[in-house]
Amino acid sequence: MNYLFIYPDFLDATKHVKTIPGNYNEGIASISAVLKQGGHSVCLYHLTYLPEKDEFIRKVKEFSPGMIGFTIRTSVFDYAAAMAGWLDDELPEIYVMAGGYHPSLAPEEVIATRGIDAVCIGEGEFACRDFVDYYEKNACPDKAAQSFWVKDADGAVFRNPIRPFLTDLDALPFPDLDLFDYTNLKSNLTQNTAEVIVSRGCLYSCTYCANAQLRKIYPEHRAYARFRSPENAIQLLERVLERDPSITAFSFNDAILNMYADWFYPFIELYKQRIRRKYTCNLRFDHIDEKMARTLAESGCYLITIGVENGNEEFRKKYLRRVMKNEHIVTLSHLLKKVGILVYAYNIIGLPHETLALTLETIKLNARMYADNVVASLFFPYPTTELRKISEEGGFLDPSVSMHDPVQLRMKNYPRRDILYMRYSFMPLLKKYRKLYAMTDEAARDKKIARLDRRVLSKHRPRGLIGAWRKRTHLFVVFLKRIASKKLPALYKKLRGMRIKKQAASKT
Ligand code: B12
Ligand code: SF4
Repeated sequence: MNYLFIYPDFLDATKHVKTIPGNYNEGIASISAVLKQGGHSVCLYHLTYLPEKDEFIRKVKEFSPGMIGFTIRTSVFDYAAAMAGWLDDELPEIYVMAGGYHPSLAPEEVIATRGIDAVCIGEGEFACRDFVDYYEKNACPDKAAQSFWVKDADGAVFRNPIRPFLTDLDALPFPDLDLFDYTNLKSNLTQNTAEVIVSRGCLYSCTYCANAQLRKIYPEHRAYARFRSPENAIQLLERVLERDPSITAFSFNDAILNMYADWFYPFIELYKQRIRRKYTCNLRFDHIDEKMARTLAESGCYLITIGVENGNEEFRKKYLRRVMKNEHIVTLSHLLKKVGILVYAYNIIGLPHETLALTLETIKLNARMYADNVVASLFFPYPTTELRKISEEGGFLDPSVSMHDPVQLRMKNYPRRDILYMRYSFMPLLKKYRKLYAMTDEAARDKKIARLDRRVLSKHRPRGLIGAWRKRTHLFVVFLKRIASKKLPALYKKLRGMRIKKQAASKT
């Protein structure tokens, strides 16, 4: 069977920009490895922008697939649905299935889509291989396809049981390293970085994240957060290096690399001995102490991405289910700075029940952390998440709001205009507060901070106007960066590398 993956890998804001490189996708690479092991051939249509129908159909024909599998995240669902419709118009003989986060969380919606014949719920490696084998030998497996909902010719849907998740990740072959064009991935913009993932799932249940619901797909889900054994994970990294010795760094996409300390410490010992490359990973503040920070730095960790999300402890605990003290976050951020690790902090704006004053607290907490980079995303209520439920219960979800509107909630106490103002003022305000927090004269500092707070929160501030202006400036800078990365890739890579080095040097 020649199996074609279609991977819509663009953001709404950049769907027409043809010059942005794509992301590695572990799910696709992993299923591909299993399909290839089963004797099938696999190809990938990596969509980094939204194509026109003619171009799309022409490209699909070039791959001449026997079966197609879409991988779908919620925010690209309606584009993927349009593509499935195009396939139904032009190539109705090809069997089309869909998997990934959105099909797993909202299977009813996906199976009802014209052109989609089956939906995979949860992990897909062996489920997909069995489906393809069966289809090749017999016909559509209908009732025999574990983890699949299958639609027959009359539109009736068979909802098959979910296959238990794989408890031993070492039983998985290594992901297919030939499927993606590594040289053309976003991770390669700064340095030769390979994206890898050595685990599945997460221990926590933050209310905005799909993880908690994905876990519930499985009736028995206690051991859902799993890692490859340290030895097996190291062998995977060695395989990546063997294939491309020019790789200078790894980017671990795992939800929390040190989720289990008794896995992490043995792993990192092997990493220091056999891999000896810089790396970046995702962490949580409540998984870091002095020993961990030093171990990370000594083993080559040069940058961590970490969720702050909101600056108010009570709000974080009540609505996001993240129990962490602000003082702890600030102290650890400074500790990481001391040991030479860059901190990239992630935040969300426009959460249900949030207010302008609460976002200001988020900015101020980030300012006190002196993070090296700060990302402020606008909230999106992903299907089945608890925070979506909270949004519904609060009456904040207006059905007339398009899923492509950057501001999803309609809240009386925090209007759309103010949310956008805070989104685009996040960086300018952060810089101002940072300067103030650096003042040594405490009395003068507190006075100036209080004055700035009053200015930001003032009813008379023309937030609509300032927000619109800052958005323009922001988009212009993004545009310039994009042009630079395309037209002068070597220079862009060098400048980005220099920036990271400079940030790292400023810490010591
Ligand atoms: C690594 C990661 C990233 C990486 C890599 C992205 C990628 N496409 O893999 C980066 C940093 C680039 C990223 C960016 C974003 N991400 Co992200 N990311 C993750 C993370 C932490 C792990 C994903 C992963 O690799 N899992 C492991 C693999 C093996 O699992 P998998 O992908 O689910 O694949 C399995 C099944 O789904 C299934 N399957 C998948 N595809 C298919 C296809 C077929 C045909 C079949 C049969 C089965 C199948 O089988 C696979 C193997 O078992 C998850 C959170 C988490 N803890 O899971 C969020 C997550 C996927 N990201 C999310 C989001 C929202 C984003 C962004 C949109 C954020 C933003 N606003 O910029 C961007 C989108 C970028 C993009 N173009 O895709 C959401 C998606 C929610 C949703 N409902 O769609 C998640 C779930 C986090 C959350 N907020 O809840 N992300
Ligand atoms: S810690 Fe990260 S991956 Fe885990 S549930 Fe929270 S947001 Fe999701």
